[in-house]
Amino acid sequence: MLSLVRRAAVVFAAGALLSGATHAGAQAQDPSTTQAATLREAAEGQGVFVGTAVNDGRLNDSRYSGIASDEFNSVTAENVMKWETLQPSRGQFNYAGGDRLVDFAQQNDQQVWGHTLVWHSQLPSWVSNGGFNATQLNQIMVDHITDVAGRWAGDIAYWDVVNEAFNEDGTFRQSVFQTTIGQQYIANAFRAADAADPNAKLCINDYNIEGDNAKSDGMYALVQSLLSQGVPIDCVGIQSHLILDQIPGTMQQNMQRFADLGLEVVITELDIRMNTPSDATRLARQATQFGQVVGYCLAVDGCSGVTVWGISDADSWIPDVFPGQGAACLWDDNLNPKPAYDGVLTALGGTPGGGDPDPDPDPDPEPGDCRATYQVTSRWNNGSVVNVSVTVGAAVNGWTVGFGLPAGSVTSSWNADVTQSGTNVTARNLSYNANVGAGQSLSFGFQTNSGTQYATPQVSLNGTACTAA
Ligand code: 9MR
Repeated sequence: MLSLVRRAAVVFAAGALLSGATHAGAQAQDPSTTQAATLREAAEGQGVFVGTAVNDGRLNDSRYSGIASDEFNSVTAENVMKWETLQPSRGQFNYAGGDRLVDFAQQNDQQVWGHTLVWHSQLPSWVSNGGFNATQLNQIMVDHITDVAGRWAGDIAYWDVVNEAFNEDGTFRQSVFQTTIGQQYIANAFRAADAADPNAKLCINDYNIEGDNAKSDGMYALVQSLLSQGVPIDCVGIQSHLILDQIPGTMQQNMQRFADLGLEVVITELDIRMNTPSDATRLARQATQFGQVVGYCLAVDGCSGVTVWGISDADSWIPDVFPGQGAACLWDDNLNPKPAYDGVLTALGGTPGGGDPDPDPDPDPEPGDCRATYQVTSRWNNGSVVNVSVTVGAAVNGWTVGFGLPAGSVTSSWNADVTQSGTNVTARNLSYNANVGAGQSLSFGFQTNSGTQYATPQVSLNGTACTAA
């Protein structure tokens, strides 16, 4: 359905983003990107974007803004592009926070994800309780979209045009827009956004539509109907506010069915919460599950990127809304990367621990050879986190990586199925990372229950010893 992907890509100075191209259509991965040490470098190597929600109030903290700029190539306004901020009273627009984010993104060669034009929440009472009739409210909605999307036309890569339109049972949420204008408000909103900014990609976004369920069925029926009416819609945002150990088993196939309609799918608000305080075991499982979700995006043709909802656990919305839960982000309260960070980086094909500071001018092994890095990225009294990356000389379809683990036992792993027999550890590919092209790398990670220091073990690939990279 190429005709649907009609919008010009928003082009960035460094050409860093493949906005408009999904990873499936991206160029072959440059082997050098397999040494990627940041999320954005790794994501660029895969032809997807990696984003974060940005909290405007935190941008003047240099550690926060440094992570936002170094690690991400897409930024979403966590709050400053919502209606209550932009048009708190009728006809009075406040663009300061949104402008700050757009400036930040332009300085850092990032795309901006606009969030959100029409939503029942964070909606000022002059709209929600104004007592308007259908014609009046529709005009108010169109005027808002026209002003906002028009104001930033050309600066916004994607807009969440309509947010959270559904109830859990797949029926339409009885928002003021739905009850006053009727379901037609959705098509009207997309048409107004298209008129105001023909270059932005236009999305509908919701939560609890990750798996195949009544709500995602409702969304599927809606987007099918919008497409059949010729409504300008480009993408479905799958928020993905997930719970540890409850990643829906049907997530990848559900994303694929939307992509099969010719729409982009995007994971727009990813976090994985757990009961707090967290512990090392659950943080390791969280790393695995973040990696899995990123892997779903990479495996689905038409999934163009993943955005996490906030940088650190201290910035997250979760503890306020779900008391006793949290630890849902990639960085901890002190802005230190968690195992989940390594899980995402590894899933994107990057190399945790800083990449290769002194790149070999000819890093590719000869056909049949392999080069391995074995890196202990963190170590404490009774545990360690290890990432293993192997660059292959000849393409492989399915892999088994082996090594001896000098101390402790593997307690969890990500991006591979890891088993241990005595000191021998065997890591096998998962379905989404079986194929590795010549000169490209596979990587996975695991956690152990020992903090003992040891010499780097010999790593083998499919029974052949690899040289240390
Ligand atoms: O993270 C946002 C938080 O700071 C706000 O207080 C909250 C208000 O509803 O919205 C949060 O972001 C939401 C997003 O805009 C839409 N999807 C759900 C997000 C988490 O509530």
